Amino acid sequence: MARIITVGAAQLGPIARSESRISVVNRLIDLMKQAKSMGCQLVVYPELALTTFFPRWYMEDQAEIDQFFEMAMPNPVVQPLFDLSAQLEIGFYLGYAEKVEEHGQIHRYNTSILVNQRGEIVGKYRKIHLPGHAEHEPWRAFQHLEKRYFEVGDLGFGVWRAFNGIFGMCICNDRRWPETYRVMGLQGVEMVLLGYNTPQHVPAAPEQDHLNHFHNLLSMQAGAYQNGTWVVGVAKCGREEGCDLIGDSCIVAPSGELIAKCRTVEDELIVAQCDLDAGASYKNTIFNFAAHRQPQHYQRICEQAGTVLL
Ligand code: ING
Repeated sequence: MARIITVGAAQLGPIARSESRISVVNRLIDLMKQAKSMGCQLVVYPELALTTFFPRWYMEDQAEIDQFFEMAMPNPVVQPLFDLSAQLEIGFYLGYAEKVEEHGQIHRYNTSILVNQRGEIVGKYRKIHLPGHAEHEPWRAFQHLEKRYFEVGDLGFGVWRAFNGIFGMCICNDRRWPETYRVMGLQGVEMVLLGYNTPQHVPAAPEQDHLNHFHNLLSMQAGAYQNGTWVVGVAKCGREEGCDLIGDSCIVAPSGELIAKCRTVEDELIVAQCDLDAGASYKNTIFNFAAHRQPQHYQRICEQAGTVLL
């Protein structure tokens, strides 16, 4: 019996700095209702899906910064989304800025959660690869201060049994690093869910700008193929507070083939029926890790952060 899951990638257009969370949650609810009408059991939202991408600005006032964070999840503003999830029996991935007190200290993470078809949180991930910079760099057309506002995630790359399969999560820049997929691949992941906010322009490397769409798809298609897993990548996109973010939300099969891709840079839902057994062909042959990997030759990957030259 094939394990088919119908998945929706719910891309978001821009979120203005002034847009209320209630307004955003209503957009998420509309997309969840659309997903239900298309037969989805799971809908995937972007990274930091409740607010504008605030790391584009340099801020010093912690109270101002904290306005973009959620102090609890769920919380009264997003509760309607959880209620609808249980009512429609549709699970979801949601990215948000998490402020939490743990071990007697305040921590701030770029976080995603996996919610099942009963509206219950079954998994949490905290972004590990934080791109950009930590200090104000006024020469940039816009900042990318994730290293300033978030800590490196402390939960690793986990997977969870849900929706009759093995599901993993990551966030945005994580999708560009092969280690991200491989650590989940070594846990048997069958579908990786991720959201992203990706500026079209890279102030530090404008020569890459024209390849931004290619690099986005290349990263997810490679990760899918090399680990025999589905990948669902969902953008917040469009011109957000004067900064163009790329769309290209997509659903990638374990073969690496692009199954569905958004056409617009607005709120848009794409849907695919995904056979969770489709990865087996790759996991049992070309990417049979147990049969072919030679970890005794991979030490550098764990021992070195940067390159060591001869
Ligand atoms: N954003 C970007 C990403 O990795 C970036 C950072 C932009 C990297 C453009 C390379 C090119 O998609 C986040 N939020 O990680």
